[in-house]
Amino acid sequence: MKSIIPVFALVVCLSVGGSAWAEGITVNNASFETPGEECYYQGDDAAWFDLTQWHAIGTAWYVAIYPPGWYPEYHFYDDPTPDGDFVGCSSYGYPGSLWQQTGHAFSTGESYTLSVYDGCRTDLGFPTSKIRLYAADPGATDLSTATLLKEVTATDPGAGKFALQTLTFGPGDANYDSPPEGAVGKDFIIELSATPDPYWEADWDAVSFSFDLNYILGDMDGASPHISCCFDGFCIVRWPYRLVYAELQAS
Ligand SMILES: [Ca+2]
Repeated sequence: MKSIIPVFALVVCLSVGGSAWAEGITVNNASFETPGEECYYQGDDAAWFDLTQWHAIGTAWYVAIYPPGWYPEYHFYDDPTPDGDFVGCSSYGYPGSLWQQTGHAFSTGESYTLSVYDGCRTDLGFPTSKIRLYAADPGATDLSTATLLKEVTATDPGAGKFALQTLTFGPGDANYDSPPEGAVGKDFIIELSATPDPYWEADWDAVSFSFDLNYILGDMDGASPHISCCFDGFCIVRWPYRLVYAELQAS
């Protein structure tokens, strides 16, 4: 049944956009605080994944997790570590990346935001560092078979600083408006990548991934519903203390 959108409710929905209902997508070990000690990729991806919940691509010893603030004598950063003590990194002239597959599938009814703090040490230059979003069948263990949906190149935070880098993926993006064959419905993969020049390094921390619905809610009288789950434009909504079934109107 088609719902009717009261004018004032429509204004409320448009004014807040979809962000009022942003939902987080789980990123395992998003802050690199596991395993809680300095560790270096040893060239065995399975062992590294067991240890960190991130896959690694790169050269042994040059993809790592470490706590910059534990070495004040080196003064790696003026800024504090964005979250906790540890950061992930790819360093010293060797291309490398960290990636993981989420349990959330690509839907053209949703828009996505992936963000990470990129850090540039005082003693090393900032490399070409990219944030990438892919789709692949669940259980992917090889990034080369995944479909690249979008990438952004991080801006240099400046020596000793961390800066938030953000990738958005939604209407207006080429691979969103015309998805590659088979990409819709497959689970997202996120990748943090660096192509360091000699002695340059990218550090990463506090990864965040979320989605918004590409719809505005009708028939809600301006209330603040919580969307529990959606299917093809219909949602189960808590409003405010009971579950209702609501049709969503395209924004
Ligand atoms: Ca951290």
